[in-house]
Amino acid sequence: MKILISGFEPFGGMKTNPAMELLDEIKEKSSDQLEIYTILLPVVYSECGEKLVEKIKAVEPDAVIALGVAKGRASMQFEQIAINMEDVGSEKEIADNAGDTPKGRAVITNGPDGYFTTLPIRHLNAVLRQSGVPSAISNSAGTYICNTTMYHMLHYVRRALKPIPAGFIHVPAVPSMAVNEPHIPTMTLSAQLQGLQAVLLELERME
Ligand code: PCA
Repeated sequence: MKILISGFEPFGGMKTNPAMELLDEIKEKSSDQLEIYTILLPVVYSECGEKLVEKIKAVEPDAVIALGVAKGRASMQFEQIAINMEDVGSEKEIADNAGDTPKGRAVITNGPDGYFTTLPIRHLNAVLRQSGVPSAISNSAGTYICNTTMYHMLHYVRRALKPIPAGFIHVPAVPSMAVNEPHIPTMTLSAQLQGLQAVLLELERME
C-alpha cells in the first residue's frame, strides 16, 4: 500500500511546524507493505493545493493524509469538510508566506461550496482514542492554507470513479511553540507520531 503524507513549512512567525517535523519521523516507518511518501508544502494560497495534486498524480497513492498545525487545539483533529473560501479574517490576520491576505475569495471559482473528506474519520477517531491519543472530529478546517489544500485535494480525488481515502488532520502545537504562550494546549511530537502511525496502520489493515 502506498500512502502520501503532506506537511507544511513554518508560518506566521513560528520557528517550526510539527506538520513538517512529523514528515521526517514518519518516513522512517516505511516498509515493504506500507510505502510512505511525503511532501512538504509551502504556506502559500496560490501554490499549496497545486503542489499536492501534482504529487498525488506522480505517486498514485492508495490514500492521502494532509497534516497541518492548529495552534490552540488540544487534540489531533480529523477535518470533516473543506469549504470553497479563502479568508485571513479581519481581527488577527496572518498573511501567507508570500504576503497574500485574501478576504472571502473562492478557492476554485464556481467550485462546489464544500467537499466532505473521503477518510473514514469516525472510525479512525475511535481507533486513535483506543490507542490512547486524544483526538476529535472537527467541522471546520478554517479558511487559511490548510482548508485551501484540503479543498484542492478533494476536488481532485472526488472526481475519480472510486475516490481514494483522502483527508486532513490538524495537530496541536508542540511544547516548544508554547514557551512564551504557556496558555496554549500542546502535545508532544512523539504522541502526535503515535497517533499518525495508528491511523496509517488502520488504513493498511482496512485495505
Ligand atoms: N497550519 C495552517 C497552514 C499551515 C499549517 O500547518 C492552517 O491551519 O491553515
